Amino acid sequence: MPLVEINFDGLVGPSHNYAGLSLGNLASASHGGDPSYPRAAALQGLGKMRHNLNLGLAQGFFAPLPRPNGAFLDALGLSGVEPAGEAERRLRAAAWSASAMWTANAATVSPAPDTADGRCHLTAANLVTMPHRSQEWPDTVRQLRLAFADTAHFAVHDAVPACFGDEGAANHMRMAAHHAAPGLEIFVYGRHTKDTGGGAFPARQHEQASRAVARLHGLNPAQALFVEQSAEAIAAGAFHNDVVAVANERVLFTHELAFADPEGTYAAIRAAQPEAEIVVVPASAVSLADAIASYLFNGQVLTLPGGAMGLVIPLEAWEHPRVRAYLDGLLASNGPIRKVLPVDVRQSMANGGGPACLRLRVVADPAAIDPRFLLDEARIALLESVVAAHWPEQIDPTDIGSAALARSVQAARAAVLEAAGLTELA
Ligand code: SUG
Repeated sequence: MPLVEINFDGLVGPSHNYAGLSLGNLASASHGGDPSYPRAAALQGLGKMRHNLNLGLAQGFFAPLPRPNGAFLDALGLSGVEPAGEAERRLRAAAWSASAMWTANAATVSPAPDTADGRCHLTAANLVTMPHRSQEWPDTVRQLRLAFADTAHFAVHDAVPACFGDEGAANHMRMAAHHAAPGLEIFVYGRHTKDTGGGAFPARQHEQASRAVARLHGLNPAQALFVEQSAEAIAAGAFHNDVVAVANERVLFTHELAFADPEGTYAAIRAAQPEAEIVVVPASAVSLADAIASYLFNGQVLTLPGGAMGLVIPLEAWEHPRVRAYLDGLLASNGPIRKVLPVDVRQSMANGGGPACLRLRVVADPAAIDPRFLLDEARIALLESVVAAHWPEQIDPTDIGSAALARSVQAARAAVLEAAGLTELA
């Protein structure tokens, strides 16, 4: 079986809530304290998985991680303790976060054609910049080692040391003539705000983390590019590069203000991948603020059966008047993107997670992957029935910490692991 792109979406966990935990993520900040709807959120996510499966594409999923995270609370001295103030309340909320749903942050993936040993390499992301995300990687790596257990085809690495922040595939793009061809891997890092003259928001991806991942994966140095994210984009709320740029095969779809040195970046890409097509969206058509509010670039650019490319975007982008006008022009332009496919992931969007955040791309032979992580219509329907039966309908901020809610969240996760045959992860 040839190598194909498989998108692994995170199933939205039963504790999905809005705790305003992510500094620099404007949606997370503005929705903090709102009631959340975990059941609707997970069904929206499964709806996107079905949508993409029905396009004729391979689709997988990852299970939610255990929440509330008792080990995290223990380590902080917060088990069984009523939070004394706002700081403790936020730490407790961190232990309840369902943030592992955004699997673009689970790992960085280098497909077999790019690596020295001819295996697909995955490095779990340490996510250290945000406390609620820093607890994810040990459970993520367990799940990756189960899904990609075949060491003839895959190598799964632990996260790089926590002194260097790594956000995984959200700050990594790959360009290639086609998925199965050797590719150019583009690592996008931010500079510390102290080096860029201030800035209210952290740069989560550190250059040395990206370089470590490239070395661990055995990439050809001539096909690995390290590019600085523009400080302006981070300051405007682009906390990950995938909020302002996305690549698929020979196409890069980017906002003109995504990179610190746009022209130098495009030239380096063209030098390494001469067939590259770079679609630059000018700020005069879509401002950075509009891009970040609408998540236009957090779309999935997918190669559809037949070879044309489609752009899966959130409804928020489709409904945004200036973004819609741009998309109408894009479709009329005869460029590489021929279809725009809006999906409803509003519950995730309200925490700053669009269609692209919800998926980890792996180019591999599906036959080499544990089939329990791969989806067809019957398995999506099975997951939907578990979600409908077990996921809480609503979580209010005051519910976080409640023993009854903890029990129902744990029971919901146990039910989905049972149904999917993944009880080793319990
Ligand atoms: O890390 N939001 C996530 C959104 C991740 C989006 N992923 C990509 N762009 N690939 C984050 O900021 C909000 C949680 C809260 O506030 O409750 C949150 O973690």
